[in-house]
Amino acid sequence: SVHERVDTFHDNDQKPVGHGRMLRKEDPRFLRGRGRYVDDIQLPGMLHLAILRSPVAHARIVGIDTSAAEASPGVAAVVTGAMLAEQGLAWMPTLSNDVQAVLATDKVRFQGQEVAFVVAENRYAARDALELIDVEYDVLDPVVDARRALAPDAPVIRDDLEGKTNNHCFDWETGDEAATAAVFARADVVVSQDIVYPRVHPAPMETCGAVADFDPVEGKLRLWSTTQAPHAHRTLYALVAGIPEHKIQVISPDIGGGFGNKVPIYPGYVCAIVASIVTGKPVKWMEDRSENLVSTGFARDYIMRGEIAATRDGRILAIRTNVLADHGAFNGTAAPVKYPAGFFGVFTGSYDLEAAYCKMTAVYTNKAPGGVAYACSFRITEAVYLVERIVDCLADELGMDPAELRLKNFIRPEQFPYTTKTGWVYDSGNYEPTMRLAMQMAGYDELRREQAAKRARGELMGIGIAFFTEAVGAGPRKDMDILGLGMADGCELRVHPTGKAVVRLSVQSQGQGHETTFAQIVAEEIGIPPADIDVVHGDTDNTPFGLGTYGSRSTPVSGAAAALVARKVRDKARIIASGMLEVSVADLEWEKGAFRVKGDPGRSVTIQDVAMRAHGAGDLPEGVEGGLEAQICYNPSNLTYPHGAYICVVDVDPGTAQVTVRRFVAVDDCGTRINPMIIEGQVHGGLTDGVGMALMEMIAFDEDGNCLGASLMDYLIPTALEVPDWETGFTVTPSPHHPIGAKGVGESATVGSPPAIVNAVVDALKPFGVRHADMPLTPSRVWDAMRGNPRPP
Ligand code: PCD
Repeated sequence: SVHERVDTFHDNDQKPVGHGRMLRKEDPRFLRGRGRYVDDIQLPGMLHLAILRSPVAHARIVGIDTSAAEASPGVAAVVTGAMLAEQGLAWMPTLSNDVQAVLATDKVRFQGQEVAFVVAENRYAARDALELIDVEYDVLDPVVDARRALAPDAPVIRDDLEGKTNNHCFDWETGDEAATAAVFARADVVVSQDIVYPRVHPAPMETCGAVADFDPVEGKLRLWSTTQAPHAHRTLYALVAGIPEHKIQVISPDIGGGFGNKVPIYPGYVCAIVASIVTGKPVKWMEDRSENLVSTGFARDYIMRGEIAATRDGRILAIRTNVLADHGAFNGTAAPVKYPAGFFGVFTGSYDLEAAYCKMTAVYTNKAPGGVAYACSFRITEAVYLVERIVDCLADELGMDPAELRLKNFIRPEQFPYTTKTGWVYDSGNYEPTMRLAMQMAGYDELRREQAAKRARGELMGIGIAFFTEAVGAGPRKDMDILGLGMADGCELRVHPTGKAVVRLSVQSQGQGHETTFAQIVAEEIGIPPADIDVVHGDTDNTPFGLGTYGSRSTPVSGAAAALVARKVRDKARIIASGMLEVSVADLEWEKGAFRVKGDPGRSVTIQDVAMRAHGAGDLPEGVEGGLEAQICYNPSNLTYPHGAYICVVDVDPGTAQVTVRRFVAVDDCGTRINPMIIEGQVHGGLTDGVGMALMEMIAFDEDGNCLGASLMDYLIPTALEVPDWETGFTVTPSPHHPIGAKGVGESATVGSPPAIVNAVVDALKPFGVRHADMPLTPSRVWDAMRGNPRPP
């Protein structure tokens, strides 16, 4: 069993999967500049596409004159929304059952929206010609503030939707309203707080792009694109463009970071496809940094009110929240259909509550569409931020230590599987040891003493705690689908005659190291060294169907599939081995890499021997076909629920209000660990994301709807200078339903770190009576908070 796993390698980690900290197989390629990204694809005769974007947030399109652009040197085609409309291609479905304009026809609805495109001999000719397109706009009032979107006099953004007379997008609720109200009514203490999670952007290092190559003779479309979900995208293209699915190959080569930004289908991909069909040539589209920031999927933008009810001695009874969700101009959220608010329902956190309730209203505004799960399993980041902030507000109200308050209210180990008051079934967890380890690593009591001494001297030091439970690994097909596609994952394993193997995955790595870790999973199960196992992914013609990589689902879903397909191959190998050794199957023992005859260990065959026999001459046991391969489709029975305890120490400069993250301790529990080195890398990256969101990042708009975060000069992302040396630790609570007990971890740190940092800053500002301040905690916001004058975000 996973609990008894023997660590065969010199690694003092607690029971990792064999080959634990092996170096990443993909790195020699990346370190030598030999990665192959979409923009590296060069095809003979390839043309280049550039997109004209709206300069205004809301306007009616009166007319578009493309004649000068068409006459510009090197231009092959200029295409407008009206031209796409003739083919029925001006609108496309989003991943949340809304529609989004590929190119605007009637109106533009956010600054940066796609209005027309030019295809030309090179990127420069295409961009130059954009300047020559003359668009006449009749500018309308924009709706920028979500709080005003439902005002009776607010201009209607989505008048393309039949009968739409307001900017309402959807309502959603979870939990029990009446039961929660009853608990609140009898609670000793109730604390409420307005909390904003501002709009942020995943900003991956590589922007989005595609190379489309439609071959009219074969009738086949090849599309290299920056996608985290090649199979899902292929099906959508087939449905929208009417090209049969087997005539579409989506290839997602090396990807320079995804972070949820590469889950949606963007108009640019569709434009590249149309352009290739129209011109009969391959067409490349690569957006620049500003285009990525202004037009592709943003994240968060939740305006929340949190309320918590407790007894005077610190027993948390209930949590209630009301959320106003800003979805921008088109609902581009990527979430399973039944979950319009993603997995926000886990806002009950890691605590054993009596009741919980959430009511949410989502609205349209004149801002870029999105709501993508930026390093977060569908809105879990917002949920964790809400609960961990409000729990700290309660600790403040009760005058209780925030660590002690959390320890007092954790779901206890014997309560798992634990069903929350909003219906989520946490598979396993053991929270107290994780919390205690973090406190021990941080030297918590000593830190509090240091803080008291500093406070006495007027120095501002803060200690912030966050404890999170995530729900990752979407998902069980009974509950979860994206546009009708179930979220199970396929996996195929072939062992070649010489005992080398290839495993084909339906998920797609964007830097996480799947070529290494999936080889490790298979190696562990079948005894072939990971170096001898090739991992193939990111190519729909060469991998089984599955829904892609996001929401930390690869390990929980495809990782399980890889383990099970390997076991299936091993079962067949066992039968062949029994024939080779002339004993019954029951008389064989499996020891990593070989079958041995029980009681006669000298008689054995290796998996490589079996592979050769499976493909070679000589008899196979009755009824066994040749070859050594298998395929499965794994439908998870539940999500996996990793957890973690984070402690952050900050210093705030009383003169400049600048926050420095001095220390950060992160203890993560993702069940069985496959590659501890990769996990640490994932955690380091996510913690850095957290510093960005907590202290620096925000996509803001002015009152006309101009995006103020359109470049990395204005949208600040953290560098090595803003982050401390991370201190990481771990506990291991395996998932009971995952074949190797592993849970996802890729997003844990992004989810858990913002509340830890904000809690630390608020703690530092306690002498000023501050209970809450909204992210990003830039010096000016901290300054305002110190002056009792928090600015509206
Ligand atoms: N692992 C291990 N162990 C365990 C778990 C895990 O080892 N237990 C590892 C694996 O194998 C891999 C990693 O780690 O490699 C991760 O995993 P996961 O958790 O499963 O996840 P995935 O699915 O793979 O991935 C995804 C994620 C996400 S989701 C995100 S954001 C991010 C992360 O991932 N992104 C990225 N990380 C990263 N990294 C990099 N480099 N890049 C990128 O981009 Mo979303 O929803 O999309 O928003």
